[in-house]
Order: sequence, then C-alpha cells, then structure tokens
Amino acid sequence: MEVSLQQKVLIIGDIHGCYDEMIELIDKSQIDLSRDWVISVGDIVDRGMKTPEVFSFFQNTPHALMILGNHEAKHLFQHHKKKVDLTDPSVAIQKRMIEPNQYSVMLDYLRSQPLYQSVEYPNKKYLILHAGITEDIDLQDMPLYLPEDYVKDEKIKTIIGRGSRRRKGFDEKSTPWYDEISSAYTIVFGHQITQEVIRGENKNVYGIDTGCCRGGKLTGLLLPEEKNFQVEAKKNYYDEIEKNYLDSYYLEVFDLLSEKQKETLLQQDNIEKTKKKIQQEMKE
Ligand SMILES: [Mn+2]
Repeated sequence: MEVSLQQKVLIIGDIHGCYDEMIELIDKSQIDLSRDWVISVGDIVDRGMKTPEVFSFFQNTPHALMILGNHEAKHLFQHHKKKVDLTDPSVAIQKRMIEPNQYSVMLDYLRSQPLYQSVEYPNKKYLILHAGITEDIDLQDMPLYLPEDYVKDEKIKTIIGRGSRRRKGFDEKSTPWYDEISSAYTIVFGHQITQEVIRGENKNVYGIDTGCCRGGKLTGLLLPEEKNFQVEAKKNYYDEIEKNYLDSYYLEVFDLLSEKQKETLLQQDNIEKTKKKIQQEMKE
C-alpha cells in the first residue's frame, strides 16, 4: 500500500495473544488510528491468554492489518484437513481458550489475510512478511494468499516459517538469510525470537520478534522514522500455558488414539519420543 510521509505505520512483532502489551505499545507510539496504521507481522494466535481480544482488535479496527504467520497457518491447515496434529498441541490448546463460534469467525477472517504486505513511502519501501525470504524467492511469483494445501509449497513454507529450524538460512548452522539478502525493500519480519531487534549485515531488515509471549518484550517499529518502541511482557505466558494445559493435553490426545496406538505408545520409548516431538514442535 502507498502511504504519505504524514501517515505513520506501526509494525508489531509476534503478538501471540498478548493483548495488554499490544494496547500499551500502540498507546506508547502515539499513533492516531484515524489516519495512521497498525500492521502485525503475523502469529497473533497461540501462546498468550488473550487471543480473542487481539483478534477482535484486528477484525474491528479499520486501520489495523495483519499478515499470516506459521501459527495462523497451523490453524487453517488443521481445520482444512479436519484433523488434529497429535504432535502439535498449540492448536488444541488455543481452541479450549476461545468460544467455538468466535473460533470459526476467526478462521474465516484469517483465511482472507495476505502472506505479505508492502508499505511504500515516497522515498522508501518496506516489505512485511512473517519469517523471511531466501534469494531464490521472487515475490512476483508468490501468491498473496495461503492455498489450503500449502504444505507442499516450499516457497510459501519459507515465507511463513513452517519447518524453519530445518531450512538453510534459518537453521542454526547456515548463515542467516537476513545477513545475505538483498532487496529493493527493507524487510520487516517476526518469527525468530531474539533479545534485540535484528538489523542484518546490510542493515536492510528489521526482525522484531522479541519474545513477548515468553516473558520478553513486544516490539513495534514505527515508520517512517524507523523508531523502535517496546513494552515488557507482564509474564511468561508460554510457561504458564505449558504448566496448565500440556499434561491434560497428553491425556486428551491419548484418549483420541486407537487401542493399537495406545498400546504402542505405552512402550516407554515411544512416550518419550512423542513428548520430545511435542516439545520441539511447541518451540516453533
Ligand atoms: Mn511466533
């Protein structure tokens, strides 16, 4: 979208249900939502306690936009496939915290949100996406919306951050994509939790997920001045959810299994394996 230099745009990192911190951040930035804009880098759902409130804010505020993150994609994909991914508790946990009608309204809303969003000032342009891009991804041939069976599309998985920890440019071994990328845009992204904002080798990116849902900070980048605003998390919501929901999640999942699956899982080895898989998946 094109904006004038008189309009401010506040881009907010992964919110993950941290509604109170989000409102505090917007207040702190002093933007005027009758003229200025708020844009989320995606992952408004899961982890935190107030996803319904965050969702209502984006749905009901004309100048608030969001793009999709890997967590929104998980919800849409599992709904489309009509099955629960047993190794991934975040969707099941979130569904317990939101009223079923509102959940289906939320899915409809998410389905129509884009995978990326440009913000073009007269003198500089920005591209907002959730996880990142590697050089072989040309936005010209990227779809703007998430196809229902997107898990077969490596380009979409890259931009949205599905399976990131195993991807070159995103894993711990290779050079991070944001140190190598060259683009006509300054890229603003979330997904990767760091203590401080990521600027990359060439200072042409802003990575703004500072882990609010895990007790870190919620970061906003205010354009056109490129000024950071931050709000401290009120608590580590992720830990709390793990404590309160994960054990009952195991039990619930166990109930869903067939007799044969139960038998297999009851061999100590497999329980440990499954738990490990679940914990790994929770990190993403
Ligand atoms: Mn996230």
